[in-house]
Amino acid sequence: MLNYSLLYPINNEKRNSIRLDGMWRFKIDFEDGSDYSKGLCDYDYIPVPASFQDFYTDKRIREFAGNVWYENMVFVPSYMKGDKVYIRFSAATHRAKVYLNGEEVFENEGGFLPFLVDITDKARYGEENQLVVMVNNELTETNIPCGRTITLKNGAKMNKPYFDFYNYSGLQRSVYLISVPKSEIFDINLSYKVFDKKAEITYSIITKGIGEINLTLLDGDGNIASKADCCEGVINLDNPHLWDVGSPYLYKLIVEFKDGEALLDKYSLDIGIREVKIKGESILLNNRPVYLKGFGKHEDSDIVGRGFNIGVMKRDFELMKWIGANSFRTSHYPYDEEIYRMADREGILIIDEVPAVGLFESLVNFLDAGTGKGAKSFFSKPTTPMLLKAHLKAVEEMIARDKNHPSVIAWSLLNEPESTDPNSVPYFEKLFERSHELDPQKRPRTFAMESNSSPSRCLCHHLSDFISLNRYYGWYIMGGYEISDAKEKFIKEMDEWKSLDLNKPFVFTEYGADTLSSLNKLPSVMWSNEYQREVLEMLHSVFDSYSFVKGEQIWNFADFQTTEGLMRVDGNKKGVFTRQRQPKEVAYLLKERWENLPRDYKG
Ligand code: CKX
Repeated sequence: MLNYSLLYPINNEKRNSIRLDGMWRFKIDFEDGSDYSKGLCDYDYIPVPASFQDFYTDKRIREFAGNVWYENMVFVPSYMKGDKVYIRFSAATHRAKVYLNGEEVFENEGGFLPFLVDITDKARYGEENQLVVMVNNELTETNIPCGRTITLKNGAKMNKPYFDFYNYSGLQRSVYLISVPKSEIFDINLSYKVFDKKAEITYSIITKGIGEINLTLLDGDGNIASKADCCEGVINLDNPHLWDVGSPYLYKLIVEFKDGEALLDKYSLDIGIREVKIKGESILLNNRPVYLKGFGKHEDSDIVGRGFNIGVMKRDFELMKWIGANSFRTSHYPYDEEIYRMADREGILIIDEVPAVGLFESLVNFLDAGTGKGAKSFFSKPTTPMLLKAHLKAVEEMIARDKNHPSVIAWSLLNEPESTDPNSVPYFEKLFERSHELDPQKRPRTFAMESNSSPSRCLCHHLSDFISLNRYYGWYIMGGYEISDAKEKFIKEMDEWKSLDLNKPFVFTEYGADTLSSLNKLPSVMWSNEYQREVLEMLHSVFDSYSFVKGEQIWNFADFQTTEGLMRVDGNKKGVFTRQRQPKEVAYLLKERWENLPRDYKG
């Protein structure tokens, strides 16, 4: 159980939230082991939120593995006195130690989810407080995402990710100073059942302190749709306006925590009434089948790296709507909270992925995994129990943070793990059970499977509510002129899945081909725009011939940065859009296809 609330920070008559974003003091610890907890010296200034890597011209900074230090002066207003006061970090990648006025106040492991530092008794009210944060970006096998850190002969440390995206790090999301009442609305759990012309909202409000709960549900025009005065119960709504894909109707739930007439706390939340279920081979949204069309994405853009960029977010949603997409997976980590709020408003569906990538030891993971080589008993290592602990923590935090977003329709608990190792089974079982326990809506769970996780070798697919396949026929497997054999091999695999008769939907959570937007060639060669088109046409024709395929999320929405290497020309180029968010030629093919596929394609 988390000892702080992950409700999104808001301002109202009882709550304050002040964003601390801006230019922070910044220092890289090249000495490895320096202590700047009492204040930085010889510092630079750097923007927060942002990854620190791409601002500088010095390669030692971009490739730096170790501790980086941030400092900011935070004025804690006197009006916060008497409340609980926290510094809320929306993410610090991959671990952090926080110091207030020279004293260590918190330590966190995990780089993609928020944590709150309680400074109630430590803050100097009505004064500036010195906030220092040490962020460490070293990859290990005991935390997710997995990798290792080596030391070069010249003494410099270097990260070796077991995954294919750049190890951007730092304070990549907003930092807030927040205050909430001591008698607090701590959590809100909601689940929905949708019937013909009726909906049932089951709620439970978790509070700290003694008082009564009043709930008011407002419709989109601000009219009262329902009221309740209990901390748990069921609201029945006649003729509800449902939240749906492309039709994102939001109600506002206002929760008041009261002691008689006195208001102790208040929280309001935009909610969407919708029900997600898997039934046989169908994904049902409000009892109607939905076929997923969209992308695996990354938080990745020029200059700020993985730093949250509100402009890039807006552009990405515009492009997703333009191309006719209805969904994306937050590969390979939970994204900034603003992105889920935007998806709620746009009616886009999200498969929310925990940062569990690289659970397959390989430094050229895309080659070893893509071609079926490389498995080495990942889950049989002495470090596995520690890894599981970190993984379960991330699952708990992700579900606590994201469970009330109507856009979130499923949890992806791992990406491309070594699910052929017998020791993966108990590991996966714990993740699947825990996520079900934590989610009031019992959303479908899945994990994205690479080629080693074949119908005959994967030991864990029975745990998934729907099967997610990452497949690269025509790229890692038989690319170029061999594409016709790739197609046959793909069909053979699909026939094997079919013969298992799993009675579950399948979603392609990755497929695609690297493409240089500048390269046209007739006849095609791999990396050309023409070849990207050929691969997609081949793969789509196979998807279309299996009734249980209920979704396609191409890899990737946009070109993105990776570690440098023989296989990557300044990053992964499988984007449908360039890193600057302009369409490659294949975008028009997808637009044509997705605009014409009905919502309930194949039922
Ligand atoms: N899937 C065979 C995970 C992604 C990579 C993608 C790729 C791989 C393929 C694994 O993070 O970027 O290599 O393009």
